[in-house]
Amino acid sequence: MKEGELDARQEALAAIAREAGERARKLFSNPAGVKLKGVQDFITAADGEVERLIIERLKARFPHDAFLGEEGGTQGSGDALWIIDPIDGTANFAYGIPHFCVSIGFLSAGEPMLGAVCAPMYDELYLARRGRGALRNGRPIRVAGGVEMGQALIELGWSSRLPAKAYTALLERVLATGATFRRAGSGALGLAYVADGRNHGYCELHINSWDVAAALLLVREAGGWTNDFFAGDAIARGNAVLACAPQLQEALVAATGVGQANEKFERRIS
Ligand code: LIP
Repeated sequence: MKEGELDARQEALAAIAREAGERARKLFSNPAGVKLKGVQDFITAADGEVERLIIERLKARFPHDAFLGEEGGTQGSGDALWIIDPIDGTANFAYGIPHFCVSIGFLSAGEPMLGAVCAPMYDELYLARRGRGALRNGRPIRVAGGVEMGQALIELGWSSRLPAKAYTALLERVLATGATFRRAGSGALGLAYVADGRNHGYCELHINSWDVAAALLLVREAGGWTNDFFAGDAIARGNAVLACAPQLQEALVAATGVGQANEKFERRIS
């Protein structure tokens, strides 16, 4: 993609992420249409409304781009792809917990090029462009330096998509490194917090592409390490994710098994 074409998308993305975040904030005060897609897998009316707003705005500017939204699925085809999670942290949103965000990633020929994560209840907007760094509210962010495992905070995402024993085994292995953990219910925010140093790592043994498409770029542009999440057909099927401050990579790859050379995605969804 030409620089000028990416410039136009970067400019549009910031404005659309802000507008979508504001819409989510307004809908948060009265979450309607809360339904279950599966065990502990929620959808609200806000998910659909915010996703439609984002795609409408992007299509108006870039009608030939393709779109993949958590709720609406795939629209269009080609190398220019927007991957959207309108409300990441839907369970939090449904229960009145303000820890949620809007996540919008842009990939060109399968490579993450732009990302926006907007956490409206915290008035925080994260933006990144490949090769140009990562920002939170316009200020450069970096992953945590000088943190070792014995003082590290690692967020471990969970969903009912994998057996509980996979999560408890992961938890046991990470705690054995001396780190502590948390789970806050939004993978995109958990990764964004790795990028700004408030988490020291994030791992989830299966997560969807719309949860991570924007925030993985934040981590890389903030000096962090991530596994090759988009290997294989992760855009369609999801994958395991591990992201961390670089000094923790070796210990966390060994503890989680994510990012090892012989990594087999199928092993984790068994
Ligand atoms: C959420 C993810 C999170 C995962 C949750 C859920 P949603 O996405 O961001 O990492 O642990 O189970 O999948 O459903 O709120 O968009």
